[in-house]
Formats: sequence, C-alpha cells, structure tokens
Amino acid sequence: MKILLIHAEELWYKTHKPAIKNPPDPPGEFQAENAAVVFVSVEKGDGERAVDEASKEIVKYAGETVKADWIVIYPYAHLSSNLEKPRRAHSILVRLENKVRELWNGNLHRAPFGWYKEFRLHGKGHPLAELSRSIGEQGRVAFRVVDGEITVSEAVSKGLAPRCLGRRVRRLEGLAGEKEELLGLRSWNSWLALGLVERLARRLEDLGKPWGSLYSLKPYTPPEDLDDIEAVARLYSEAVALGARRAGSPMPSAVVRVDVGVEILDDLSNGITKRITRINTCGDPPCLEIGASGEILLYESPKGYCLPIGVATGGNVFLGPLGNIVKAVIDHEASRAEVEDWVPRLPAWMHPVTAYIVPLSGASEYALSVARDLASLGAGVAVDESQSSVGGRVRSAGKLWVPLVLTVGKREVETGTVTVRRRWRPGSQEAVTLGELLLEVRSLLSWSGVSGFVLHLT
Ligand code: A3T
Repeated sequence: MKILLIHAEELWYKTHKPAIKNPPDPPGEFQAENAAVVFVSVEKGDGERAVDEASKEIVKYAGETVKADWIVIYPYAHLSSNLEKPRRAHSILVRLENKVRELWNGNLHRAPFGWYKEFRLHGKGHPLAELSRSIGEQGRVAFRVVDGEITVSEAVSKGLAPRCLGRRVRRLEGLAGEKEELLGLRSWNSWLALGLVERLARRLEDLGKPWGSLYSLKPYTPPEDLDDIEAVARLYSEAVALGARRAGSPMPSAVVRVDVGVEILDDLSNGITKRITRINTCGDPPCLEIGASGEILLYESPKGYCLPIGVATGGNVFLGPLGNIVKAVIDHEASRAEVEDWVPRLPAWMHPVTAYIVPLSGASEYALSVARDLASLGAGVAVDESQSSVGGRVRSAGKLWVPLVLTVGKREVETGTVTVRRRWRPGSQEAVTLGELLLEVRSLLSWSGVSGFVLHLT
C-alpha cells in the first residue's frame, strides 16, 4: 500500500464520470478545511496487516503531527505500478476507513471509489504538510479464503494447504538425509554442492533455449524451512518481478525461466512431477498471498516435508532455488530406490564428479594422465590414491554416487585401457580402451561449457 499524506487548508472534489464499470460507491461532492488528505493506492498483497499499519500511521499524522480536524481517505490509483484489482482494493479501503474510525475521534470521510474526480487541494506548505509512506513493502503472507485471511498454519489444519507447509524442516530426513550428507550437501559451500548446482544451471539453460535464461536472486538464503514461508514468498515475488534483469552469477541462487517448466523436472528425475504440489498464489481464493499471482511449486517428499522449487506465473515457470531442486532430485531418487530396491543415481551430466579413478600400485602416472584427458572434456575427475584398500576406495566412490568408477593397474597401463564400473549397471565391470572411454564420457556430459578438473586425493 502506498499513501500520500497532505495537510490541506482546504480540499474540495466533485465526481465527474465513472472510471470503472459500476463503481461501488455513489457519486458526490465534498468540501473540508484543515484536513489530512490521504491518497491511497492499494497494492497486490495488501491485507489486514497493511490496513492496521496504515490506519495507525494516518491517525498519528492527523492527530499528532498536523492536528487536523478531518481525515479524508482518497482512493488514488497513481502511486503504484502494482495495483490491486478494483473490487478488492475497494474492500481494503472500506476496512481502512473502519479501522481509522476506531482510532480517531475527529471527522472522517472516504471519497468515492472508481470515479474521475475534479478536485481542488490547497496544501499548507509547511515541512510536514506532505509525506509519503510505503506500507507492508515486503508483502504479506497469509492464506486468503473467501472474505478473509487465515494464517498458513490454519490453512494447513483446514486442509487447504499441504501438511508439509507447516512443518519445520531443517534438513532432509531418513535415507535421503543420509545421502544428502554423503553427497556433501549439508553445507551449501561444499564444492560438491556448488558443482551440482552449476551443472544443473547449465543444463537448464541449455534445455530452455531459446527462452530460458538464468537469473540470480541476491541476497539469498535457501528457504528450506517452510515455516519461513515469508522468505519463500519474498524470493518468488522477486523472481516474478525480475523481468529482464540478467544474472551476473547463476550460483547458487539461480532461478531459471523456461516455458517448458515442470517437464524439465521429470527429465531430471523420473516421475518427480507426481510429488509436486501446486499452491495458488492470489489469484483465486483459497490462495497463498505472496504479492504476485501464479502458483508455487512444492516438492513434497515421501517423508512429509516439502521444498519450494519454483513458481509458475504468466505462462512462465521460474525453477529455483536450484539447490532445492538438487535436493529434491536426490531425495526422490533415494526414496524410490529404497522402496524398489535398486541403486540410486543422478543423471550422469549432473554429477560434479563424472569419474572416480582408483589406481593400483605402479599406475599412478597413467591414472593422472587419463584424468587430465577426461578433465579436458569438461569432466570432474577424482584420483584416489589414499591409503585405503582398492575395495574401500571403490566403495567411497559408490557413496558419492559417482557415475563411473575406473580402476587402473599394470594390465591397463600395458594395454592402454581402463576397467569401468558403471553405476547404472551394478555388479558388472568392463575393460574399455581410452578412446572408447573418452567417447562415453563425452556423451554422458552431453554438452560443453562446464570446466573439468582433477581432484587428487592422497
Ligand atoms: C482515481 N482519483 O485514481 N487503489 C486505489 N484506488 C483504486 C485502485 C487501487 N488499487 N484501483 C482502482 N480513481 N481504484 C481517481 C483519478 O481521478 C479506483 C480509484 O478511485 C481510481 C479509479 O478506481 C480508477 O482506477 C482517476
């Protein structure tokens, strides 16, 4: 809500003709002296809280600051570019009038809504005679139902919002949580987490072409805790308002704008769309008030928590925060694998470590040269020369869900081959030539642009 307060020697107005179809208030003419004239633009997302705050502000101004005899509430559509629709704007103004009446002993008048008015305003011109206020700028988060607002937790208890919305989720739970930890995702600063997000960002950008582009929202803290629905709302309001603002860095807060939207998510993890709940934002009640219309996409895990992963609005889907999408994909995969008893894996292009090399004694140099060749294709490669046994090192790679585990020993050095274990073919291994391996890795990555690296573990 935007208000402009003017301390007027005199205000006079007269309605001319309707500015909207069937204005809700009758026409009229009015005149007052020593008036605090309050021009009000009602904005999307304004609700009870904005009404409360504005009424206090107005009464304080009229009563204490300028000592006016009148308060005149004057609907005015020109103070904001984010106007609420007339029907609702009118009802908010009526509520504002009622609230002011409770707090104010002087004269009160509300000018008719939805009319072109001729008016004369004589401002007093002292330093406090003109004042503007922006109220509830952060937007207001609540569930709107027919003729009213309820809190998010009430909406959950009435079955209007998914149960997970009210849950405090600090981290993923159960099996998926364990995987998350193994993959280093507990901390968003871990290189593995950043690598996952970077690869996802690239892929989305690729898939989204020619419409997709990356945006970044800053400052940004991942709203993984949906008790903090306000943070989610703010994040997405910003995403929706982004317009043409192009991101400098797409990490880790990228929001991707793509027409194809949700289908892409299924591409990332088979069947994930079945676990996506959509919450209307106002819009049509019941809806979640975030100050912009559309739908929030929530990933709802089998364990009953949810992660916000996007917002759909005006034919576009903004996917993000990307970190949450990564978590959702991992969780979805891990949960399904647990139930159906298979080995969970990420799409190979998404994993920051494409290949994990375990050299046997004497094959160290060969392993590093294979690693460098793979890295030049854009692959992330780990060469594990730690003290653990070969079996132990292969298992470490497995815990990280690395797509390809390569062992190299004397035989491989002599024949220019590597022995490959592929995550999607558990229990089997195969010797391939270096040339074949390079082709396979190139096709796994399926696009270029991410820089490769060699991580040498000793
Ligand atoms: C005028 N004074 O502005 N907030 C406030 N008023 C609104 C809103 C809104 N979101 N939407 C519609 N008329 N109106 C006049 C000028 O002389 C009302 C408001 O009375 C506005 C009219 O509807 C047309 O937009 C035009």
